[in-house]
Amino acid sequence: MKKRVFSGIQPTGNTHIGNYLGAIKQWVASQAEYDNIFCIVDLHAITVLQDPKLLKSQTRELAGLLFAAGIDPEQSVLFAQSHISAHAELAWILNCLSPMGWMQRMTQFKEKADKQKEQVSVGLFTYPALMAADIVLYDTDLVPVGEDQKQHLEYTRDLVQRVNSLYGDDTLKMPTPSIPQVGARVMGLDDPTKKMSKSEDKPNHAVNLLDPPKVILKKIKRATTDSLRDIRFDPERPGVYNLLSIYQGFTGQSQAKIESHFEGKGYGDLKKELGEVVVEGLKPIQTRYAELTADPACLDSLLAQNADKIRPIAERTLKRVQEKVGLG
Ligand code: ATP
Ligand code: LTN
Repeated sequence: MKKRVFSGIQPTGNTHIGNYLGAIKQWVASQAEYDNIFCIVDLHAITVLQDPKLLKSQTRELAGLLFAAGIDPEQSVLFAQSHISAHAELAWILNCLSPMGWMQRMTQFKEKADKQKEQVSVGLFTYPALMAADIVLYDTDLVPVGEDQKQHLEYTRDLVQRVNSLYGDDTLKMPTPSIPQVGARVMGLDDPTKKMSKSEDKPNHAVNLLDPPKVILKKIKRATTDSLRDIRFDPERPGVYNLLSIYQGFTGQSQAKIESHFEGKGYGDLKKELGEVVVEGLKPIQTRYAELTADPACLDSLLAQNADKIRPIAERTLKRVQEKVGLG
């Protein structure tokens, strides 16, 4: 029996190279080894206000992009979260079993709430319970995510332990996070002290997977560095460190090899070569994306069929939990 992998991605804004190196690339690379379920988390997306028409089209486009990036429908199931109502139903139960204090510790909520002030929704606050529901519904073993999701996974594990101690060890399966060695935390090109993020709209912040080559080269050329010269993986110099890490993520070369390659060269050379590596790395994805999205109805029906395929797994887990809790 293969281990079950589950992960999610939000259909909001532009998918960027941080999402690619931190999550999507590892989903694709380990597909053959596992039994994979990948979820476009549209219920998570509405924790901030979304344009209804855009949300639907972005869900479809993200499906196209994930297939273009190499998600293989023969090896992995890709579906939209809102197509399976068990996610919302289990999330409610998990909300009720989550101590308030655990949620109040979540740094992602605190950061996003700071930006949105009093407009911030209750849904954004309880977001981690929905994420925990996503994971446990499929008896997941492994959750491949970027570094920013580590705290949400620790919460999920604490919650599984709490639920199992209340209702019995066979209630929920304990998941394990899988965070890549390289690319787990790609930083903003304009500000290498902040993580590259979909919800940041500054023009030179992120390289998006569908950016044309010219735009990619320009954004990388404008990336923030420092006033020093030598090109080394030095975490104390976040701008250069970030560019080198992106280079490593796309080429798969060791740090030593990359440092010796750039010995004696300047930041101009680093940016030019990195730009070329990223353009080349994204080219096949962009070509396939254009082919796949030519027929939007086909993507919609594939998502619907996939949800039909795995709904019974989610419903079985929900029923198990409902019975333990005394519902239904
Ligand atoms: P936002 O910043 O608006 O919350 P996001 O860019 O984090 O959005 P998600 O859809 O929430 O996008 O994330 C999808 C996956 O990409 C997650 O596994 C997440 O950990 C990973 N990821 C997101 N940003 C980065 C980043 N800067 N570096 C590495 N991985 C990332
Ligand atoms: N919260 C995650 C997306 C997400 C997810 C999940 C990831 C929702 N449900 C389940 C892994 C497993 C994010 O914002 N990146």
